[in-house]
Amino acid sequence: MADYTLHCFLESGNAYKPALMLELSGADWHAQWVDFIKGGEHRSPEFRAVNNMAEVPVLIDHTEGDLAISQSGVILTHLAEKTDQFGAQTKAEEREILRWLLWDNHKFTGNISAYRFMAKFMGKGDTETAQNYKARMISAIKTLNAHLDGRDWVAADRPTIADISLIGYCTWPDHFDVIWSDYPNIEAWLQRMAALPNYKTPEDILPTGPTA
Ligand SMILES: N[C@@H](CCC(=O)N[C@@H](CS)C(=O)NCC(=O)O)C(=O)O
Repeated sequence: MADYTLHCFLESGNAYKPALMLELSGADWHAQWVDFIKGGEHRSPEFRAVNNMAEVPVLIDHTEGDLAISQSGVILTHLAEKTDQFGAQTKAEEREILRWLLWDNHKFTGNISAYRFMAKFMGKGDTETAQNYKARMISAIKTLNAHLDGRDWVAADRPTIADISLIGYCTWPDHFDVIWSDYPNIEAWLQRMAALPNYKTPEDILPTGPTA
């Protein structure tokens, strides 16, 4: 048995975050496909028994008695501790990483995923609600682009789980109507991420399942 099982599916940028961390850190892991889009499996009693928030991703750590962890930021923090990679080396770095993880979940991933869902998967990108998400998404993208001016990585002088969290949805700019060359600091950061040893795209490592 692998050390870790990740409940995930290809279209989930939130699942890509821990999947990429598992790959980059060389962990022994297995992807367990969740029939999210057609089957709504995440709302089933069986899935809620694993994660009462009814959200993907969930990591099962078999080295810790099948410990189940949800929330990508918590999973990333756990894996950084377990693998001793991509984590903080000082208290100041710990605070900075947490600051970006929280901001990513709320403002960056939060608005990108909401706009992407409405525009790409529901075909409702022109509605007022979607355009509101889009405006907030663009604002967050500008914030990250400005932060990356003159620096290689988000929270430290090396890649950390903050970078791994923020990249979650970034490989699909066409899904949310963005061209990264309009945000050159993000474009250069994404190229640095893609050059990391063991880097993989979501399509390389996340499962589609039989109905996808
Ligand atoms: N903050 C959570 C977000 C997880 C999340 O929203 N996952 C989506 C799939 S990408 C989900 O399960 N949504 C279920 C729902 O909203 O009902 C994390 O980072 O893990």
